[in-house]
Amino acid sequence: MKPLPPFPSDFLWGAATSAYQIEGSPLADGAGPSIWQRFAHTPKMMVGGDTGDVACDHYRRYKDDVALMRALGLQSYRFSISWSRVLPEGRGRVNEKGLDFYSRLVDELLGNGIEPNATLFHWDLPAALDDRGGWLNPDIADWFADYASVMYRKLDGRVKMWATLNEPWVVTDGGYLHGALAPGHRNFYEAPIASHHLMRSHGRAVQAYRAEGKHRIGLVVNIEPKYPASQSPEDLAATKRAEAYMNRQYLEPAIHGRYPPEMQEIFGDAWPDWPQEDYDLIRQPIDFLGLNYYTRNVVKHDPQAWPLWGSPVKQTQATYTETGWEVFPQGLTDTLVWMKQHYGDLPIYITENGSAFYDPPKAHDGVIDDPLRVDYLKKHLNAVRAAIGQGVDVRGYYGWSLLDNLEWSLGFSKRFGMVHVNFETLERTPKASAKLYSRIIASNGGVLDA
Ligand code: PNW
Repeated sequence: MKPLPPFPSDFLWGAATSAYQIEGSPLADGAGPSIWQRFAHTPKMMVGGDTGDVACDHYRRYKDDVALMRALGLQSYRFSISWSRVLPEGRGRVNEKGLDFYSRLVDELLGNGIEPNATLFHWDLPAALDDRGGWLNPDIADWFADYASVMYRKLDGRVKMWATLNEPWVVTDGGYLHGALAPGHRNFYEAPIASHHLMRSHGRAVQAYRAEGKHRIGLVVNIEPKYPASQSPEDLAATKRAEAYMNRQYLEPAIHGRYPPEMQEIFGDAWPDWPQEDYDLIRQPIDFLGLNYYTRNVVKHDPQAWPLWGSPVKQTQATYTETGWEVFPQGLTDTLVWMKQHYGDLPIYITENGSAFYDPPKAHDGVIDDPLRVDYLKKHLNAVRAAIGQGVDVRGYYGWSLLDNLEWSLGFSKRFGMVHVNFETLERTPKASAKLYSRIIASNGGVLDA
């Protein structure tokens, strides 16, 4: 086997979080409620009745958390901005105190030599906009661009990396099709509309960035490579549909200004026709792509599957994480190569990658050993190197997540953190994976070969 190449000398090492998952104090200082505030407070929506009311209390402990990032040697921190902290009604009046929180966070990061990477939307839509139809209302593209412009004006002098949306697929599939995530709709006819307005909003926010901002902006997508369970024509066709639905539905319009042809087949009469001007709006030149990679899917044809994209086949010889995701590092290499082949030479950042595993209690010496997460981290970083060796322009890696946090409707039951959080005392303890990650960063990946 060819030895893996080293990481480029300017490779960016970071960790990621999102607002509702860590901040707590969701209504503090004049913030408006988000759809996650409502969803979490609706009986039976959240495992264990958990909410983001306190979460990691990052809103109040952000200075300590930045100190922790510095101690770990992080070079960059990817966070998201809560739209309804800044615009309590989603549009119109700006809440200066909410805006100020992000300004103070960014100053704290820069003061500690950590590059901020800000995501404008990581699922916590202002509830006031949901009352007007949320992502189903075409006006949302303007609302989003107006909110984005407030943020650019406030922070672009200091924030040099922006992302519009985090994982539009999950927003639609979880929020509008299956209903496991806020706003909890289960509507086949709404899903393609929500997706389309998400992408129009992305386009409008990028346009607004060119008017207001001077640095770089991109889109963050989650990609799960799809492999056929057999070479039968049925399985191959199901695999193509699965790939179109999850992986090409968002990249194809953003980069090439069209939807995959399979969308019509999947959604039938629920798939609308859109005017050409929408595609022209969605296809804005962007500066990078953010890839969130967790797992793969092996797909077999299944006429009962809904929507019509086949169903996943459980692998017998594999490790699965606590969220039921197969550990499959090769899929990260394959995905990066696939992105280069289909979407060209845009720089790629791995904006999320990580795993939920059971963590043993803290030992007497204060150590929390998380060997499965350590193994996951090493193998996925080597998978990134393999892709770099095949000519993919990968510029950085953000582990998901800096902290154990609110795993959306799964509450605090699933821990993705490299740093353990005790949700009773809110004490933070770096796990073995965090300590390894520090050494990886300090050696620019060199310790992976040791
Ligand atoms: C991402 N899927 O969500 C999110 O960006 C994070 O906020 C989240 O905590 C993390 O991954 C772990 O779940 C995903 O079903 C949710 O393929 C679901 C999927 C992918 C990503």
